Amino acid sequence: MKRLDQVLANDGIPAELELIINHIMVACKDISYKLGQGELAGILGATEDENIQGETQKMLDVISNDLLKDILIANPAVKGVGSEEEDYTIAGNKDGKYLVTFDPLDGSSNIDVNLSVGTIFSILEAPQDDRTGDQQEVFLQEGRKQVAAGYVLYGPSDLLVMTTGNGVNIFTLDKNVGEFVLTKSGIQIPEDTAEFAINMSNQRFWEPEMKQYIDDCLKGEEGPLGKRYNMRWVASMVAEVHRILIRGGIFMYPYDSRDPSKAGKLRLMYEGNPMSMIVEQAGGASSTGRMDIMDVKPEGIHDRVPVVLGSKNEVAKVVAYHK
Ligand code: P6P
Repeated sequence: MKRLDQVLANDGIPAELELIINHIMVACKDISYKLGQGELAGILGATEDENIQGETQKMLDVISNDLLKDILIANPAVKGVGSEEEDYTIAGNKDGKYLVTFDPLDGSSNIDVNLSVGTIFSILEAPQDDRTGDQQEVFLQEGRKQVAAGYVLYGPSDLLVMTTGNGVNIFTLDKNVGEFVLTKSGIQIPEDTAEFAINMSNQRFWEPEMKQYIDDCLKGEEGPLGKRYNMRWVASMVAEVHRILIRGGIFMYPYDSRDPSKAGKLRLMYEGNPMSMIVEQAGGASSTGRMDIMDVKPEGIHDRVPVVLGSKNEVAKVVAYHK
């Protein structure tokens, strides 16, 4: 089995980009170890602090964020980083060629109940001008500009799923040697599905178009969609996306009126965009319901976006409901 560094070398990606990915993996291997320690390490539970999202930070949110931030800011190829857990973007080397955004520990409400969580990362080329990485404007590029995107799913096994623009590969962490090894390549999401993932408790807050689509799913074979649907909800986007990569499905976190000022719950720069690059590279689709997520022009590093992604023919149906 090929190691990650061998695959990256074969992909012919620039050495600086390869080193950034390897540094992200160094941090993720440490996160994996700490998650595995759980109660033994005394690092479960919440801190007293809230992040800019208004969410209470878990201890492991902060630890994971610091691991990724510290190793990336020290990498001379990194002009700056943006994180779900940081109010502002952070400057690295002003001549760095790349920008990295990340959600250090997505799904962290699952940590204390020992369910799946993940790290999501996105890599952009940095504009070569005299702006520095603590100016968020240098990050505000559409998702189509990403040069790499990936996630690490901390589950029964720890998996790195990643693309550098030539398809999606899955690597499994061999904990005996501390290396990610290639275990699946050329992932293709089934084009059709009968399995949707959405938090149904928000149903009364959705737009009419989303209510109608889910209503029609629940009508089953007799309804306009003509098939019986199954439902999943793990409350961890990384786990949902992974399931969809392997067996198809559609994941939705739509706009809801609980906080009309927010376009949705999920964040564009370090959740929506990286997951959209992965899903599209695997033959799926990813939309706000009205446009491709990777065409959305960011206005801020913590912009939120409605998310409808997965099996392309099912995403097309949801988009049709929004026409
Ligand atoms: P809810 C985790 O907090 C997250 O950002 C995604 O990983 C997940 O899909 C979603 O929020 C879960 O949200 O409202 O069901 O807790």
